[in-house]
This record gives sequence, C-alpha cells and structure tokens, in this order.
Amino acid sequence: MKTKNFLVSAAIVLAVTMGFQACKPKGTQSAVSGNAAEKTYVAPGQYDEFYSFVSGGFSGQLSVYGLPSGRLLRVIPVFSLDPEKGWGFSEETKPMLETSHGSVPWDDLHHVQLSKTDGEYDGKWVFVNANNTPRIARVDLTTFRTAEILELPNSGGNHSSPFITQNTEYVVAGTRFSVPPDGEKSDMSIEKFKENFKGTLSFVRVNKESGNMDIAFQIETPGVNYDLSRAGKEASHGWFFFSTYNTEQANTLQEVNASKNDKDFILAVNWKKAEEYLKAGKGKKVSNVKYAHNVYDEHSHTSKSTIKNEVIVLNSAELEGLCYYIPCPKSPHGVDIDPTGEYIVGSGKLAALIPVFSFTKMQKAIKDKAFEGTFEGIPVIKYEAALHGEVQKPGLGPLHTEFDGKGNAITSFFVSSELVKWNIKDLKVLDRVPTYYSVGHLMIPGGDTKSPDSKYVVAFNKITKDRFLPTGPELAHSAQLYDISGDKMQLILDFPTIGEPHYAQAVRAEKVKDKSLKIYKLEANKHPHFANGEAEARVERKGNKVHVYLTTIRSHFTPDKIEGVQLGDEVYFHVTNIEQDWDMPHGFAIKGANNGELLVMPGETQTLKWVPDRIGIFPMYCTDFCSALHQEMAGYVRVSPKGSNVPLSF
Ligand code: K7E
Ligand code: RUQ
Ligand code: CUA
Repeated sequence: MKTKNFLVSAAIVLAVTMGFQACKPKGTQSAVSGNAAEKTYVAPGQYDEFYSFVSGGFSGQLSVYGLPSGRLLRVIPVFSLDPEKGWGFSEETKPMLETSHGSVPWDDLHHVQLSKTDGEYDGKWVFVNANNTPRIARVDLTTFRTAEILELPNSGGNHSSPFITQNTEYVVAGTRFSVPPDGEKSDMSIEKFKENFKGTLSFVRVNKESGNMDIAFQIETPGVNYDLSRAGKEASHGWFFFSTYNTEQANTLQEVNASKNDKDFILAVNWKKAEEYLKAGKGKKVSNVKYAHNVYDEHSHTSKSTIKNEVIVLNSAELEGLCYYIPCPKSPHGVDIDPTGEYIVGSGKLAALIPVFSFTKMQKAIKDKAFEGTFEGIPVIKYEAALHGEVQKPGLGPLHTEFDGKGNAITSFFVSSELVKWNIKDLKVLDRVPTYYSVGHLMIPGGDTKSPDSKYVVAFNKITKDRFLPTGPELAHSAQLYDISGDKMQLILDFPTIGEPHYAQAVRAEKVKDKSLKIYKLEANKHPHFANGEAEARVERKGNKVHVYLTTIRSHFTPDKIEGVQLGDEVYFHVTNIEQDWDMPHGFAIKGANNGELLVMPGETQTLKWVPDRIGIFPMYCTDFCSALHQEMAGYVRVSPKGSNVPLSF
C-alpha cells in the first residue's frame, strides 16, 4: 500500500506552493460576454430564484444570498457572537454557545447541508459544522435562526461534516485530526499517534419532526485524518464515503511525512450494517466523555445547554462488513456521489487525474474479496477492482465535484484555478473555464440531490487579488456565478462573500420562502418573563436583581421611566414585542451596556442583562427604525447609589 512516488509529489507540491501566481489565467475580461448582465439582473421589486446558504468560514456564521443576483439577504449567527442580534449576548441565547469547555463564542464554519427527503431538499433545516471545537448546528428555515448545537466527543477538528443521508436519517461528522479517545488516558506522547490515535466518525440521528439531534453511535477507526464525506444515495443508499489523508499516520502533517503515500483512502462505511450491529448489542457504551447539547425552544423563546456523558462506540476493525478502504490517489479532498448514487468521485489535492469509482464494482469486489490487503484490520479493496475509470489530464489539484443532472460532473481545480466539466460515463473532458482565483468548493443548486438544477454553478474562490477595490491586505473573498445551461460555461457575475466561503447549497426559493412568514403568537408565548400586553408591564425587585417587564409597540416602551435602580444591582430587561404584524421587530439598547442590543421579533420575549457601573440617568432606545415616531421610542433609567432610599417606580 505504501508505494512512494516522491518525484510526482514533489512536482505537484511545488505547483501547489507556488500557487495561483503560476496558473493565473490571462485576460480577466475574456470569459464575460455581452448578455451577462441580463442573466443576473433581478429587477427592483423582484425576488431571486434561489436561496443560497453560504458558509462564513472563520466568521463562524452562515450567510444567505439570492441567486442569480448575488445579493446578500442575511447573516445568520451560528457559532460566533453577534451583538447586532444579541446572539450569544441575550440571556436566552447565551446557552447556545456553551460547550464542555465552557462558552466558545467563535468557530470556523465550512460546510452547509440542506435537509433532504427522498434525496431532494425539503427546505426544513440547514446543518453546518464547527471545525475548531467540534460541533454541528441546525438552522431552522421557518425562523432563519440557529435552533440547536450539538458538540461531538472523541473528535479533534470537525471537518468531514455535516454531510447527510438522503432522508436526513443521519448527519455525520468525521474528525479531521485523529486523537486519543477522550478521558483520563488521553494524556500521552504525540509520538504515540500510530498506536493510540483514533479517527472517530459520529452518526448523529435527526428527529423527523422536530429536527432534534442526538449521537446514535460513533465508529472508532484507525488514526488517519478525515477530510470530507458524502452519503450514498439511491443505488448506494445505506453507505457513507469518507476521504482520508495522512494514511502514513505521521504525527506531524508536514508533506515529507504526511503526503508520502501515492494513494490514501476513501473509507466506505455500511451504516445500515452499523444499525444491525447496534441492535445486536455490539456497541460499547463509553461514559467518560463530555459534550454539550444546546437547544433553542421557540415556544419559551429560551435555550438550554445540557452536558452529556455517554456515547455508544462501534469498533471498525472488529465488526466485519462495516468498513472498507478504497485506495485513492494523492491526499483526496472531496469525495462526491453522482445523482444516481453509482459513481464515487475522489479528488486528490495533489493529483493530476480524477478517479471515479463504481458502487456496483465496489460491491462485487467485496463479494469476491478482491482485496489487496488490510490496513489496521480493515480490508483494502484493489484500486482497479472498484475503479470505473480515470479522467485523464483534467487540470491540477482537483478539490470538489458537483453534478449538473445531465450526466456531467463539474470539478473545481485549486492549483490550475478553473472549473472543468466532464462526462461521468465516458470520462471525457467537455469544457473548462477559469476562476479568479484558486477555487475551493463549487456549487450547483441541488448539486448533491437526485435532480440537480442545471442552470448555474458558483465557484467559491480562495483568492481575489485584483477583482474588487482593495480594502487593505485582507481582500474580500469572492463567489463567481457561471451559466451552465448551454454547452459552454459562461462567467456572468462576481460577488464578494463574508468570511472565507467554503461550501454552500442553494434551493429553489419556493421551497423556503413562505415558511418564514410565520408569526410568534402572543398567546403562545411561554417565556417565563413574558408580559402579555402593557397592563402586565412592570418592574420587580428580588434582592439585588431588578426585573423589568418591558413591552414594545409602535412607538413606545412601557415602562419608559424607571427609578429606584441602585449601583450593585443586576438589571434584566425582559423585552416583549407585543406587535402582531409579522415584520415589525423592535430593538432595545441602553447606554453603557456590554451585552450588545436586542432585536425582538413580534410576539417574542428577549432579555438583556445590564449591570450599571455608575450613578446617573441612562437613556434607552429602540434601535430599529419602526415608525415616524421611532426617535420617540425611548426612555430613561435612573441609577442611584447603593442603599439609596429612592423607591422603585415606573
Ligand atoms: Cu474549504 Cu470543504 Cu473546509 Cu474544500 S474545504 S476548499
Ligand atoms: S435617524 S432613518 Cu435613525 Cu439617524 Cu435617520
Ligand atoms: Cu421601535 Cu423603533
């Protein structure tokens, strides 16, 4: 298995590190033709055709763009604080950012997966991963808010995540860094990687109605690095495929150690088999783990973080038929499954070809035991036995592949900075088009479903160089939209993105649009500090805690004149927006507060905690322009010295 081919590696590593400079396409205007504007123009007052959910990379957030216009519609806070929306600042959302390490109010969000029913997007939820402190989040598309965050134990860098099965049975997570299993024994020398570090795959079950997640089981596999994964579909439904690198099991990832092997692996996991083993009691209950599970409840408008300590682990080497390796050239990054589920496309980051495997041939190879050996007790299928064929000379540095639903695949090439379209059956290259520059992921709306929309592809580029007005050394990242409805791909739009975009998914607007028009009914508000109308607005003191039950409606606060607060008090503004027009939020801010502001939706209650630091008069006001009298939507709080005899009044 450990064939070494230093020369080829060295040449490619050189090309990779020289980067885009060497491969920068000439003539930046040439790819844009006359009717591009027409194709992306969405007239004032018109809606876009697609919602595109784009990862925000190191911003930790998820952004929503309209396609084809490339207009930014919203940034949904997920893993990072967002004072504008009070995310992680309001008392109701603070628990969402809790982990077993305490509050971790930032992360690195790479991948986006829309929930599916029968292999098609159902428009219910978007799942996203946290790459740094391993977590999966679920965003509810009726509220465009993060509804749940689940931490993952036995994991070190949750990159190969959150890919999902065709009925959203599972969301998976493969650890990027192998680590020793959590617990007392994990304090060991890093030199012991090979013997003791494990690559854990988590299978997170998703409740069909509520969307709630729980870890159904984990599979402990030999220590390698997992990069990406995809679920089988249709023909291959029941299987999951993970790309691996560092099969050298080196304890440093420098190329000379960790990129020596000519081939790494794609790991094929039979999750239906895993379910059987689980039923038969073959899982081992592990109870020295610690992970947080945070759920937002939209009836009480509050969230809760619970620490869990148990997980069931299946051992890949001991349980026959659970896992198989398929050799895959040169540190595969993406592994992508075509719409029929038959073809498995590997993308070696350092490769100059694309191997395409056949699920049917893989099944046959398993049946015939066409193995070239084992890797730490797991069978390695012969490369040729599973191979459908190779796309020859497609470009340099393939990363990711999406499908156009017409029998073709489009692959992104980081090193040669281009998108290349090829036919899945005969593996012939059909078209290529430059990207500006160094594309990472690409996305076709519905590109990983049974029936992709073969209208557009978006390239998410790592480097923008000269594409936008400079904004200091950190330039905007960029997305580029191409029309793929004809034989030739045509560049039609550049638009900047937030953070570093990795993956994105887009769904036809109809599938989501009307779901978010709902309103929180006041009579359904179960918040413990809800004020049902102005008659219930009040201020209460409990020891040094002052609870302000504040209501908002165009355009005043009730109460708006509060006295009797003292230094040393903790003041909780429980703001209930009693509007019942669906699009009438109000904001709330007070001078000197270090907890950001609140933006409260109609029918909802949110709480801002404020600890005044000095005596005086503190103005508070509505931050969201709401009527001609918005500037009048304001009030005062008087703060007196500790022990003062100013009575509480409002
Ligand atoms: Cu950006 Cu999916 Cu993290 Cu490829 S990964 S480029
Ligand atoms: S005032 S809408 Cu808010 Cu500064 Cu003009
Ligand atoms: Cu309420 Cu402005």
